[in-house]
Amino acid sequence: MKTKFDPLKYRPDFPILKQKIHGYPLVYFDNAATTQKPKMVIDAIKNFYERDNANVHRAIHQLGERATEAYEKARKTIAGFIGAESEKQIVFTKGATESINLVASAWGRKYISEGDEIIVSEMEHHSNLIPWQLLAKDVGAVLKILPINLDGTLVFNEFEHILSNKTKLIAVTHMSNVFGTINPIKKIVSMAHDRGIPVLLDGAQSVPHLPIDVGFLDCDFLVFSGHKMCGPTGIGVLYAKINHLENMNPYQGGGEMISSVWLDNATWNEIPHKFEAGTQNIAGAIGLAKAIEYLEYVNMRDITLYEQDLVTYTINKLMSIDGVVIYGNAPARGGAISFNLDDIHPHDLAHFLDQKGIAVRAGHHCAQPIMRKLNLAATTRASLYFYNTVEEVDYLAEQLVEAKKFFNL
Ligand code: C6P
Repeated sequence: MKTKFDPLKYRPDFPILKQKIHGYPLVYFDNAATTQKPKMVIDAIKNFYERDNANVHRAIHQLGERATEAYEKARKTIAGFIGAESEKQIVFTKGATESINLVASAWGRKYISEGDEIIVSEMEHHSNLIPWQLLAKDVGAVLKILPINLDGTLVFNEFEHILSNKTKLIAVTHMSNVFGTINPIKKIVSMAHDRGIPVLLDGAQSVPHLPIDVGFLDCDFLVFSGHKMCGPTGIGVLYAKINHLENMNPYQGGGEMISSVWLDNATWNEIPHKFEAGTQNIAGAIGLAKAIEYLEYVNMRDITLYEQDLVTYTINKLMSIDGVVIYGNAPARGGAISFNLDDIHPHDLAHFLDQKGIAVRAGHHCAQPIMRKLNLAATTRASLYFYNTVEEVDYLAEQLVEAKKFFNL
């Protein structure tokens, strides 16, 4: 290992990691699905409910003021974390999925119409595919697909063939949840902007693992989920450039998203409140801000460097096992490692590993088009975070060797 980062310094912060599963110490390698939560995040949520709980932006009482202050402070923390110019650019949602649906509905229905084209890549999670399929079907637009190579990289040159003067949006993942590929976003954004096309970036797998600066990336929309970055479930973020947010229609109607209401008409609140109809996940926003404080304390740059070290170590270790095939070999990659072992079904392998205390994901990873491309029904996926250790990787490798013996008997 090249970095001096010590995951053992942080492990005690995660109460869940201290337990045994089937008599073995828990080895949690399902971080792309959701990450574990440090005690300070759990405490922040508990403290909110024990001391400050009230609805936000509505009450004139002390609790209401405290809750509102904490909720709006969380928005500022998030804006700072991703380098947004203003907290007005941060819309709270349920997660990356809802954020994409929000853009498809509130922006897409206004700006995309019959005959227009939307580009997505073949490596998208269903969350960055289905909302565009639904929109395209409803308005008569065309979904164009940027293909991928078998090594999990984009066939970048194909952009030339699928871009046209009808392209209205490029929606692409920053980091693949199957291959771990980190896509060349700067290149995509500058090529798109040269033609006046906005770009939506699915940051569900990148924001938790890489330092992100939306000013540098220059993407128009960025979506991510709190639960994949040490925060709670049920809270996520849509970042967008101010002009998009100002011009977009509301997403849902209800309390707080309005300015004035008559029986037959209404006007909208200022951004970002225009997009936050009804009572929001206040505790979730506060928990996510605490998770960000924690990640900043660990240091995002150190997290990235350590994970890159650990992923290289893991890939080398897995490749040394006869019968392991790893899917994805991009030059820039993160910690989601999909693989198969001989012809053991991924579900059987995941079950075997679970019996030894190791949590991995098996299946299509909500990316069925990738499985079709690879001609596979499923893969096993180990996905890393900064609290994982070399010893855990060694243990995984040992247990894969054991699995071979067990299944090939
Ligand atoms: N991927 C995985 O195990 P939500 O469910 O809204 O928090 O995130 C959706 C999502 C969007 N984009 C990418 C690239 C993702 O990886 C995910 C979630 C998890 O791979 C759960 S399916």
